[in-house]
Amino acid sequence: MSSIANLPISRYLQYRDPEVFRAVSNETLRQYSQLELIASENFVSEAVLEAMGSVFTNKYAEGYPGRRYYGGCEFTDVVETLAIERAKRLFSAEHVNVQPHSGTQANVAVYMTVLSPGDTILGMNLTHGGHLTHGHPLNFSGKMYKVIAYGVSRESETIDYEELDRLAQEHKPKLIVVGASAYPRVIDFERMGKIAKKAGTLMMADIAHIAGLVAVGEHPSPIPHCDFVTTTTHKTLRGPRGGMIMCKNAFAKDLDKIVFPGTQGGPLVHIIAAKAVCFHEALQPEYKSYIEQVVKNAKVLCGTIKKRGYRIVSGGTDNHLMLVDVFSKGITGKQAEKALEQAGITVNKNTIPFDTNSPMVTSGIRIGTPALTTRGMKEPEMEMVGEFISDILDDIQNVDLQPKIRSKVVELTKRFPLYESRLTEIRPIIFISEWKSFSYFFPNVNFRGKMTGK
Ligand code: DSN
Repeated sequence: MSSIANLPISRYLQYRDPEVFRAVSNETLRQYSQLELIASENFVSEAVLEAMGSVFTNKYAEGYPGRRYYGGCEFTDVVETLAIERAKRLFSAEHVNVQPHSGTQANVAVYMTVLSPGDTILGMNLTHGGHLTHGHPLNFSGKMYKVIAYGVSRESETIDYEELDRLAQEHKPKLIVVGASAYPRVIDFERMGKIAKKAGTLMMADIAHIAGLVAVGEHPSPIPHCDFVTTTTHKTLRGPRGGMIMCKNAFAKDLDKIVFPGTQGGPLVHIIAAKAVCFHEALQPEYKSYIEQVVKNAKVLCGTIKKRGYRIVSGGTDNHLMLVDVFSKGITGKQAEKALEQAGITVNKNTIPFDTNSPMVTSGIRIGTPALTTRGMKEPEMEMVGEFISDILDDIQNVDLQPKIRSKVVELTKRFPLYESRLTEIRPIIFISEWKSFSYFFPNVNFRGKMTGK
């Protein structure tokens, strides 16, 4: 270690494991040079990255602050307590558990707190915008519990609250699971809460996608209407990859016991530290402005694509994402995703309500604005991006067009730098095998020898 002690931190990886370093470098450049429109992705701050890469990764800390099964947890207690207190403040939650490793782990913990195998849950259909863990037959939730699915109405493509009410009355589930992964409209948590109360059932909202919007009041909060609220911390919240649960105090003890020791062992302390940083950032006024811009950007992007003749599921968006029905123009989601990728535009194929294509093919694509908004892009850029997307889709077989749009995409990304200092560090280290795929980004660099300079 001593011979490389004075190198910038990232260089340790370069010398210890060049293969992994190379993949990290290439990923940094990929993120920089493409338009990231996957609705569930975002770019964390350097501070969040630093906390994730901190020495807290070395620590075992089973238990909770002040009640641990290991010694040496005094600083772990500091970061976990900070994360809990900040999350409580951010969401006005009664009780918070920041230990779930993921959104799925968070949902598992809530189910195990209040359900027994074979109990009935009412969850949103995956192809209508729900999530695997809300009762999909291939998921543990669909195997362990009896699942009744609700969805959107065929006409409006918005949640059919009347059907939800009817199903709740008919099946008297033990838990109603609300929240979605691909739903572009406001969710009426208040109405759902009343439906749950009337049916005498518990309610959990999974706000993984809209957590950032809820935190700043850009989407109504489910907290007053729910027994449990789960989320991930890496989507609109813009924190580390992980999960979190909020609940009423009445469930706090049981829930904590199910998270640990019920379903998890040692918490990921470095991730909890990064969650604390993320919540601190989300409590700042700049974060509120960021989320407001995310929503404005989604409206403009959606409007631009719509103006170019593409059918938007439900006719528009109220949040950070939209679903484009590309099959209405004879294109599958799979083809659209692939063609856009060739132009450096990253989206994901997505089923749309009442889809006639399989989940591996799909009739739609899902597009979201959180990541590009983090880069600083605003309405004019969203119009440009909407035109790029429409140009590609209009002429999907035109393989000459894709590199032309790719160059325009690169020019746009250069105006909104991302992880600039990291890019500066890796700039001289573009490797032979990747050179071809990244040469568009450094058009003036001459390639000589194993590595190339600026
Ligand atoms: N995979 C996430 C998403 O893309 O929405 C959901 O877990």
